[in-house]
Amino acid sequence: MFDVLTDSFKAAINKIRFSDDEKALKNALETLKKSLLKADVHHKVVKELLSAVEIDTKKYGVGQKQFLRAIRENLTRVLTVKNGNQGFVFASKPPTVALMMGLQGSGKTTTTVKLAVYLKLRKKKVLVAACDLQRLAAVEQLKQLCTQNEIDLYFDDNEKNPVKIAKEALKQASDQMYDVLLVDSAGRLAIDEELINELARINEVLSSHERFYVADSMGGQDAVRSAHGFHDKIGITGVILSKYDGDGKGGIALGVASQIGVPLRFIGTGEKSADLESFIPDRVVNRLMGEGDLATLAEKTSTVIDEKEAKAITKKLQKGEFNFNDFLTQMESMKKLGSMKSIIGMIPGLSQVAGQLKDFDFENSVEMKRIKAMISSMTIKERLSPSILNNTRKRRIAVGAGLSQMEVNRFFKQFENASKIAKKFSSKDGMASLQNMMRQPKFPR
Ligand SMILES: Nc1nc2c(ncn2[C@@H]2O[C@H](COP(=O)(O)OP(=O)(O)OP(=O)(O)O)[C@@H](O)[C@H]2O)c(=O)[nH]1
Ligand SMILES: [Mg+2]
Repeated sequence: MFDVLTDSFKAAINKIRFSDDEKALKNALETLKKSLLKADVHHKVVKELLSAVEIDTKKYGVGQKQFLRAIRENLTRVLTVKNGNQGFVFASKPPTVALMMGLQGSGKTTTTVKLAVYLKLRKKKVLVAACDLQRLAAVEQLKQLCTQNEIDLYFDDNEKNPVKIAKEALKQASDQMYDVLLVDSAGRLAIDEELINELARINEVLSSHERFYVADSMGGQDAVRSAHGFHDKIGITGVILSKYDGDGKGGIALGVASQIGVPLRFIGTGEKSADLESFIPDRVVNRLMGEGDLATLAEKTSTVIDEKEAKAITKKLQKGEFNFNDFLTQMESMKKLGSMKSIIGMIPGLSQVAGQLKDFDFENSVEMKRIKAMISSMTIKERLSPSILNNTRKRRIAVGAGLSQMEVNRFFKQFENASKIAKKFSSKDGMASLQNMMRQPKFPR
């Protein structure tokens, strides 16, 4: 997700040796400046960051470690807003009410649903309100997205006034003990009087705790500029950058907090509902420095992997009873984690390979689709007892899945091998044998 920025920092850090002189520091700063500007970080932010890094590095003594420390500290400072919230913060008395705002097509509706999914995975009861009555089919879009993701939606096809809908939605959220109410609103091409007035009235009846400005990162600095308009008139409490997976260079994320004085709270990293990540400055700094973010990964996996279920699976693996139904369940869980690329980026040391895996998509990869087709072509008995699969059965499955016999055989072989390996590592001395294996030098030194 942050690969361009991470590369910028790495290139600069490599310009300085363990202990070095001021000329080397200047050189490193110059490299950093060029690459940050190229990544579309706002020039004022670059200037401020670099002069602070220079002062601090000199204070600590010029060297690679000190330079790294200065970057880390100053980056965290630039990304943090005093008294600003980080991630999603709940009001002391539910429901926590968040109003979503932004220009046309910026990603408000998609982000509203993503946020609802994010909160639902964290065991919160979430209601979404459909307050965009401007765009034809806007309510329909929200209905579909909410149905797909099993999110409760408040809408009223007979009401023309979004302020009234907001009011009713809030009433329902309070009466029915929802934890969170997320309100989707209408977008415009540019900020105009009418839009701001409508938002102000909606905001008034909601007494919202959070006002999120959703900005399209592909719009670069323009996206940040229009945030000012919303901030002046309504007062935003957080920015969400959508479409961060697009062609943009990513630098915009570094400037948001210091440019608007409002924290960047979430980043949208894809079109799917799982593609939303919280933006927590010190965790992000770790990732920017190429050191991964295990805290976010652990939090993310704990939301989709049920501990009880994990134990049951481990037991099955140990007994060699892992079957195709379990396999499908595991695949479904993986899907909820979001894109492979974002997961890999959180593991220290693996961020470098993230780029190569960027297109791997659990749901839509050819491989996954084939596997699903094969499992769907099996009888219930076959799914539960992989061992009964003989050649006749495999032939039938191949026909059912529209695949060749060879492809089906290859899959079963892979499944068998994976089960064997999993069985080995889930056993008591599994970790020991894994460590043993890792101790064996693979490459000639
Ligand atoms: N790749 C990618 N696409 C996104 C992301 N967020 C939103 N989109 C896409 O952007 C398009 C517009 O998103 P919407 O959520 O409808 O935007 P909106 O702000 O509600 O639009 P209006 O209601 O018309 O103002 C859709 O095609 C989304 O799928 C993201 O993080 N990544
Ligand atoms: Mg919308």
